[in-house]
Amino acid sequence: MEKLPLSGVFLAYDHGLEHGPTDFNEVNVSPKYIIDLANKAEVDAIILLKGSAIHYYNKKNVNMPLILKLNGKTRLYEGEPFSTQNTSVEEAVKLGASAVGYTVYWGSKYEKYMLREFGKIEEKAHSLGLPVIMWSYPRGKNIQDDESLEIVSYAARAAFEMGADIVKLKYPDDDSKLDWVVKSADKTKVFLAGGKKLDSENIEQHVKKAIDAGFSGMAIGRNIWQSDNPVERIREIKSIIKG
Ligand code: FBP
Repeated sequence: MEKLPLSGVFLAYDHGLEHGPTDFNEVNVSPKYIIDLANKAEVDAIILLKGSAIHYYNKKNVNMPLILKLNGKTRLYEGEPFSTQNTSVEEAVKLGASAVGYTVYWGSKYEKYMLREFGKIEEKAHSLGLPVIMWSYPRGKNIQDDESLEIVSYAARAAFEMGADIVKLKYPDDDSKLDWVVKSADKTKVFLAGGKKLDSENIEQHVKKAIDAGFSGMAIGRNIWQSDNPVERIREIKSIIKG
């Protein structure tokens, strides 16, 4: 099993379930295109769901670690957010994954179920030597502003207290205290999530500020594979992170 680096750029491609093919075009609808792109741009890891991993993640033609996302939901689901586990840590190991990922929607009516599932996954994954990444997303009718500094910092701390090795967070709307987010996460490495397509300057500004504040990397999807020059964008973000 290839070791997962705890910093760098992870390419996310779990949108087919989360949002449906509406995020894709004729080219990036193919997981093969994404794998080739990830290989070419030398991303630090690729994030896939089980289906894409079964059919396309093959150590013979892939040169980066796999993070298998263990839960998900569709855009067709309505109501308080709830993302259930759909595969196991053991399956992740069989598929050659180096780490597992799981989304928790903090503040949702169903938080307690996700918290319990995450706890079991964290213990199993760590017993097998796999790091665990939490998509730590406060969401639901109790959450007024999921991008406020207070809520993003809370999401960071919650991930640390749950034993996550890496936490993936939204960029807070007040970025004057990004270092507080990092301090709140303590030993958990903080990664920035991408979000809807922004222009490259905006994303790079976010990455620069986040890295200066102590973030360890970025787990990004649409802003890369919806771009006209995805390889260059990955390299640019990598150079900010590594630089
Ligand atoms: P993006 O960079 O495209 O935002 O991907 C990051 C990610 O967390 C994906 O892993 C996930 O599918 C998606 O965002 C979830 O988006 P949403 O915020 O709409 O639930």
